[in-house]
Amino acid sequence: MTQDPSRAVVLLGGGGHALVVADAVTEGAEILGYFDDDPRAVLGECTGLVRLGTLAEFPDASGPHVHLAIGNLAVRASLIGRLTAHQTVTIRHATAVLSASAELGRDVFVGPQAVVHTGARVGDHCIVNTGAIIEHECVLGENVHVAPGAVLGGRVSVGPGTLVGLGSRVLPGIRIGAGCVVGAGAVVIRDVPDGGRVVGVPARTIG
Ligand code: JB2
Repeated sequence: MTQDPSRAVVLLGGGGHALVVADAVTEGAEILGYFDDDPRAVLGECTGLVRLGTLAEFPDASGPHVHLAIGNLAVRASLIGRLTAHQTVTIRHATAVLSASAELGRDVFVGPQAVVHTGARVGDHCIVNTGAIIEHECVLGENVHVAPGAVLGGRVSVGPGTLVGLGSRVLPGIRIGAGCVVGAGAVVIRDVPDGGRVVGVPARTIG
């Protein structure tokens, strides 16, 4: 299982998600700075970290380790292709609970009080945000965002590029496809096909 950063890292992004990520970086690790298109990004204002350039300017694969610290999944997807050859760092908050048998991919973020339970597999570039619960044997594809307080019951699968919204609930064994959006507070009781958008209790398809 990949662990906390033990080396210097640069963050891609300097917004709200980068703030949360920076807060989780453990003692002994070092953030060298961040890349963001906005010269007044909140990360610099709140932490004093140095903006190293725009997102287009982040270093090639011979540069320092990187962590993708932007929340928007489409923006993340556009940057992931540029990270293939990079050394990346998985970052977890000290209060996150990770089963010894859980597997985290590269460049994953696990936030405060999140749980990744036994046998769960979290794909590359995923966000398991504050207080999210990934129950036993769940499988998350690449670039999935499980938003704060969302709960995936046991053996749920989530396809790549899917957002599981704030405080939503997904019943055990449900399969959610690629590129889906589960709205905040939804309770998902049926499988969701690729590209599906579901909201409500019980969740129904929209759009
Ligand atoms: O549409 C975009 C875009 N939106 C944000 N196109 C491009 N090219 N870049 C975009 N960005 C980049 O991500 C900007 O450089 C921006 O400064 C940076 C961070 O985006 P933002 O500040 O909008 O939010 P965030 O990604 O840090 O946080 C979002 O996601 C988190 C998971 C917020 O919604 C947070 O509230 C949330 N917790």
